[in-house]
Amino acid sequence: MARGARIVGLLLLGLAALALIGDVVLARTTRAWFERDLSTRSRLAVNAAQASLREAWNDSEKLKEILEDITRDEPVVAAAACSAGGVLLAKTAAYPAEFPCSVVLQHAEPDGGVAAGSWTADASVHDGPVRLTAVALEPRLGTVVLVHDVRFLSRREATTRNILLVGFLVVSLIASAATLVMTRFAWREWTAGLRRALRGDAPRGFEPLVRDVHTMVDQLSREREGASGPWSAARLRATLNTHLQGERIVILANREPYIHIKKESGEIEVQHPASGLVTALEPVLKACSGVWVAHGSGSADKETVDQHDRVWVPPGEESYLVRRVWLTPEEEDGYYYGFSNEGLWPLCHIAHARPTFRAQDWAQYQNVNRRFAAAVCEEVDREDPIVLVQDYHFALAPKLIRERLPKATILTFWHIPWPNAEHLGICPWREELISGLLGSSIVGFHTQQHVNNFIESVDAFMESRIDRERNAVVQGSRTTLARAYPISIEWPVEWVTKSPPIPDCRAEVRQELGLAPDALLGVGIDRLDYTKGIEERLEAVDELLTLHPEFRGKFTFAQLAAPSRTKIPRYQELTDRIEALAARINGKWATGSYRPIALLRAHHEPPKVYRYYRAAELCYVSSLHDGMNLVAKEYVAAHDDEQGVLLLSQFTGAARDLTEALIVNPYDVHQASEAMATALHMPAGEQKERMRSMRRRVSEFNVYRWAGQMLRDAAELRRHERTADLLSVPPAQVPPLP
Ligand code: ADQ
Repeated sequence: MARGARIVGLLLLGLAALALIGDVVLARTTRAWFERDLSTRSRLAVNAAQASLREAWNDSEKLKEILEDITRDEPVVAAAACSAGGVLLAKTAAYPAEFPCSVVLQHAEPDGGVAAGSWTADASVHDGPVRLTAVALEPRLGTVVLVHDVRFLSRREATTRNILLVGFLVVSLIASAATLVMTRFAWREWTAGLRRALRGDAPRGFEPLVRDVHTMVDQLSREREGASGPWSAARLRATLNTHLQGERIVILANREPYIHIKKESGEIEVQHPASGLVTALEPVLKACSGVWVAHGSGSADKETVDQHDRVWVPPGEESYLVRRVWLTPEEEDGYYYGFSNEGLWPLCHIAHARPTFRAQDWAQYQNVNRRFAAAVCEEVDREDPIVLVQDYHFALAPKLIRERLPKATILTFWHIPWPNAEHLGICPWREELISGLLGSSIVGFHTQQHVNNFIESVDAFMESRIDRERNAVVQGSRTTLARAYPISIEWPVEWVTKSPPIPDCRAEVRQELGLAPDALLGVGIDRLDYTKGIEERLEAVDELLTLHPEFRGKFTFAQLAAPSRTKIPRYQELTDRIEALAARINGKWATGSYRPIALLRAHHEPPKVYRYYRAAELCYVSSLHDGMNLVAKEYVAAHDDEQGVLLLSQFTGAARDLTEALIVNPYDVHQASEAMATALHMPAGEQKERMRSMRRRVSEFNVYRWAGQMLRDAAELRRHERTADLLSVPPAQVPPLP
């Protein structure tokens, strides 16, 4: 409104100046016309009476009569005759005394006999201005002076000015109204454009503005980040408080962070699963408070919730809520084992395992996604909550949540790889999966390659506009950003700080495995999953012993393998194959109590896992395909002695970060075995150099940074959306900034 008033004010000023100039120009022009007109009429009047005037020139009485005749003509109110020498010969009664002949001739020197001189002057004849015109009578006889009443001229000028004033007022009113309407319309159009630009759909002409805004924001964030030191739980908390002002967060994940289990004794035990996802997300909820919506899978889960299926965690600390959703065995089979783990898991990993797509699994996946989305909507406390959707179990949930909460900020993180479009194309419900994910504000992946694959898939299967520069998908007024956020582990790792010193770990583990104190040890720690390349790993150990006899009887590889998805036949077969393979290799190289493979098939608690990491000379991560792989980072974190060598599959997301590892192709068993030999022979100095560099990377790019950057991006998006919402409010109603 203020902007409109300013424009109208300027417009009125301009119009007033125009009217003023118009008035002056008009007055001058009409006056000049009038003077010319008066001179002509005076000349005509004198010329008409010229003969009589010449005749009576020396007879003042007659001359007076002729002059009085002339004054009968309306505007002429008085007249006088002056001799060439400036002597008054005759005058009418009304002739003003203040204009004697000498003064008249001085002011209006007649021009060449026919011309008339004139000027305007106030006189006492009438109560108003009069105009005197002097007309020469030739040859050099004298001059006749006519006095004209010019009051009508002032009246005419006043009328013109009034008309001009009224015109000015009318034009001003019309122009002001038109300007107000136009500014309002232009403001609406501009704010709509700006709003689209801030949402990532910049109309033509807005790109430079949006670029500038982004550059400024990035610069500010970098400066702020640089000034805040390394990422830690405390910094994550501070970042959340700064960016989200303690807003409640809702996490949706299949796995719950605390599981209540009923022991045989009847006692209830709380388990905290050793999962990358839980490690990554728990600090967020502890910092912000909120709700973690998950599948209640523990045998005592139902006994420990309130009437709303909620329980406060962590036990004793009670800083956030877990909302448990119960699944029937059919739902769990179809949604979790069926579509998620027999369909999506092999679809997204290039491990040459054929995905199985069953219509009934898909129906359960849809049904369970709907149930979890509904639970999320029940847990929010505002119309624009922040919801973090986790993993491939919930591809449909973002869209379902968006339908109920259009203003929500939904951040989805896909923890496994995203296949290329051609590969994704084999899924009968690829469009539904993509469309579900596009309900998110941001979809996060571990690597840029996965982001590119996702964008390529959207391009192949969806109707949308893709902004490749920003990796954004635009559908109508909605934009979804695709971003790479490489996940990591906490730093420092709680279990490392609580672990015994490395020599003690070495001694304990060797004793536990029945090895000689100077035995060389390699370690592999995984869920028993065909994507982890455990068979290829064990074969590489076999090859090492075949090609490098110096390690026979000296080198042992400990494989800690947590049973996983055991209901699925493919996983049962894998377990059988791995056990048989380990037995075959052990049979081949066993001497006395020596066994080259120690297969510890169980879920182990983190203290034990870290003891093994710390005890081992090398760790081999041989995934055939892996989104990130946290084991590689945990091994690096465990080695605060800066010793030990990491062998890392080139097909893990981690291989992009940990370039000082010995990067191998797990399918090339010979290459992997040679890398093992290199690792076991590697001088302490080189180990230190490589390990130090990787430790620096993992400590800096830790899980707090992962969570912090995602949430900061979410907060920025939120600010943009709120600004855009504010801009859509008529300007007069925009509340002042705090
Ligand atoms: P996962 O496939 O489960 O995760 P990973 O990243 O290696 O793979 O994490 C496994 C976690 O489980 C590690 O913390 C490890 O210590 C623990 N673990 C493994 N075996 C264990 C055992 N026998 N006993 C106890 N604990 C064990 C998915 C994706 C990954 C991605 C993560 C996080 O497949 O690519 O890195 O999510 O996003």
